[in-house]
Amino acid sequence: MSSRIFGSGIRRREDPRLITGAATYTDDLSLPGMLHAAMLRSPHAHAGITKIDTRAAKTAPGVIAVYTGADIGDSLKPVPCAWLVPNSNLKVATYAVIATDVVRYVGDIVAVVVAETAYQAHDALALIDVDYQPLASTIDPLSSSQPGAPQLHGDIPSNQAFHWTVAGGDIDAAFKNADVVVKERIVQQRLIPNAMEPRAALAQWSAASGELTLWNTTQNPHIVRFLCSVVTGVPEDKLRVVAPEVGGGFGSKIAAYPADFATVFCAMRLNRPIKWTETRSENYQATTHGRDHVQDVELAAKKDGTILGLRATIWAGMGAYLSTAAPGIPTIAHGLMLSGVYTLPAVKEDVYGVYTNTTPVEAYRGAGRPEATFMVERMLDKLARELNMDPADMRLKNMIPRFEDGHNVITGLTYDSGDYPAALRKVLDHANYRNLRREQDDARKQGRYLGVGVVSYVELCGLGPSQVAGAIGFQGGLWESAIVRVHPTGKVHVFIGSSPHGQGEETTFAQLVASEIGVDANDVKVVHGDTDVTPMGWGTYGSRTTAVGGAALVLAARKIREKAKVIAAHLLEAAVEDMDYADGKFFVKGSPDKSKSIQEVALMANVAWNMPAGVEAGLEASTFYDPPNFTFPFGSHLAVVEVDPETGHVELKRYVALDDCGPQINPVIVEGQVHGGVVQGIGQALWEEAVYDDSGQLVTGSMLDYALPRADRLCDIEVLNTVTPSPHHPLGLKGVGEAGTIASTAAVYSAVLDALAPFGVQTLKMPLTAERVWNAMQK
Ligand code: MCN
Repeated sequence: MSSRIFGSGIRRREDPRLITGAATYTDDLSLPGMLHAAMLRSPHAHAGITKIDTRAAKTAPGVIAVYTGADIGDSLKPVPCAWLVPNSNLKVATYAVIATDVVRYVGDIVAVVVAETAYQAHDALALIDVDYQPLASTIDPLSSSQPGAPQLHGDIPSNQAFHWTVAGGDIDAAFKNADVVVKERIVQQRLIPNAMEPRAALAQWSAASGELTLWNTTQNPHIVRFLCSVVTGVPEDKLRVVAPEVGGGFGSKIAAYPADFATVFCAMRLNRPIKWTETRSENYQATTHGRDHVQDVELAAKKDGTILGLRATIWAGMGAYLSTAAPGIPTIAHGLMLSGVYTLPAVKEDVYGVYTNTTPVEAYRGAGRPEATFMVERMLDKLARELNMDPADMRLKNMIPRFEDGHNVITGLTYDSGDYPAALRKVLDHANYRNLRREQDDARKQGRYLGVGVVSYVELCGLGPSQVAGAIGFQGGLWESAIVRVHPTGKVHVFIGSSPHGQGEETTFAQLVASEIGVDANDVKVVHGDTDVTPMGWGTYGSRTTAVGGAALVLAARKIREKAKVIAAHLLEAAVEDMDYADGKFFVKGSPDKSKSIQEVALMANVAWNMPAGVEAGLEASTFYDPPNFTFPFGSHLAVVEVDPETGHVELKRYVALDDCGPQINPVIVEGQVHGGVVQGIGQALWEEAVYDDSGQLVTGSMLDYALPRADRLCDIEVLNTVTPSPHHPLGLKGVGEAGTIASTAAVYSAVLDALAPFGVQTLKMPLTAERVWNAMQK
């Protein structure tokens, strides 16, 4: 049984507690003497602060304290940015925990109130009297970078946070030799991540011991401990960060946030536990957003459809300050992916990071790769239309052929393994693509507008190795670690540095260990999310937990198996070389009845009455795994839509997603991840947009105004796969957590534009709302 557990779609063990309300989130925690914090946030996008009067708030019922930036003074360092992209002239603006002189987005913290109850703290916010001197604000990244735009940070001209370039091949020759050039300005609109639970922090300080514990909704407790130590000065050995149930993140819980540090500050000042939980509106305003790129892109090609070069300029809105990983997204995660799945001889892209009077951005599911995929795939669609070629044929013509162990692309990356044509062909066959085109022609004759979008993608995930981290300016490591501890009865504890928050690794990682050492998956407990208990890890994002953390775990489990084999050989009085292993049993080759089970070995290892000479007691192993390269999952997606010519309404009729993440530990979990990812990508294409008005007010400030995908607007998602192992992962695994998101925005956009072809519509801004589509058809 146990050897077959890898690849089996067992149910997620996380789910019963999550769906019955039995899980414990940060906000569920209560400590003796605990107080509650609420943040006063700026109502202005850009303003000077001339006076803050907290006297009335301080005397409000239940209020214990009110603190401003002046109270913090220099007792906390500014919030650090942890991705200092090199060769980019990066200018990190000071990101104070509480603003003192100037506020730079609606949501900047101005003061914090601590009270006996959360309600009292919130009520008292209204009593703080702040005099603001409104300043001109600037919202979109392109106009914010123009001369004369209001400047956010006095020492940073043109609001330019960085300028980074990726270049390879002879781009001038590519455009000189081109028969055809297609161009477009694409806007990757700003999106708001919508995790199930908003963010929260609970800080407990002991003045007596100098120890700080922070329970935090984070995707990476070890990074938070590292950054919290930098900001507060509390040494890491006295600092414990715990991520209880996090409630999803999608990238928005990577960052170390000012509100968390403000909560810590209050706890340290008052020497009492303080809890802060944001409201959903506060979450929309102040938890990081995603995307927000303006992309000017042009593609050069021969008239037979062979692509020659891609040139682009990107203006990436950063928001008012640089969030923890923000600079890495439009640069490394986006810029290095511009070759897509194609043989691209030349590339040049300039990326400008721009400060704007908006909420800081961060990674949001896909983080850079959906934007890169959209750009490349959109240009291929344009080219196909220009040359009157079928878009699927255009892709097949330019695709990198199958490779198994490394393929260098022009951006400098080495893709690990891929069979892009096979993935696309499988999707086309499954969807009966040629037939779809015939149906489309027939429908048009009847005044019905069907559209088909086909998109192929590759993404980099499983971030590593750490040497690369240094080279790309990431201020941390990119390895992961795992400890496997087998108890006397053969039950297993696994401790991982990664910190899953919805992805299901408590189940899949138990499957991995069960497969490697032959115990029952139910006998393996996966522990994560507590820096005092788990080994160091660099977090769950970039679909790296299985690719990197999973590899660490497999290697640790294999160490257990090797040691167990030595002990079993000793117990069976056989030579280690004569031993074999299958399904949790160690036996002498050729005599399977002379065996010791992993449980028997575990008991002996733990009691240690009869151990081989020189072998330590215990059955425990740990590994630090630093991968030699990223992993590169890939796939092809196909969308079919119908556009109603009367209303502009887009109906999704079919969606086929093929994602190759190598062998799958748990196909049901993989399918769930793909579903979630696809829906998030479709949300960007059709419905979602964070809208600011000219004065910097977030108009889509609640779920009433921000159009989240709803089940009744979606169609069935047909999930396919191919299996192309990564040559460097011990089990060939690649990530899948973001895969669905990478292609789906482009696929649905492409399908809608295809449906609108008879109307001569060349381009449209996302999201493709009925109003926009209808207006385009009228023109
Ligand atoms: N898996 C598998 N076989 C593979 C690859 C993965 O069975 N070959 C399983 C994994 O073991 C895990 C799941 O699929 O159970 C996703 O794994 P992985 O691809 O390693 O991704 P991560 O765990 O690193 O998750 C991060 C990724 C990201 S970056 C975002 S954003 C995102 C996503 O996961 N946020 C999520 N999926 C999410 N799902 C939920 N429910 N909530 C979020 O916040």
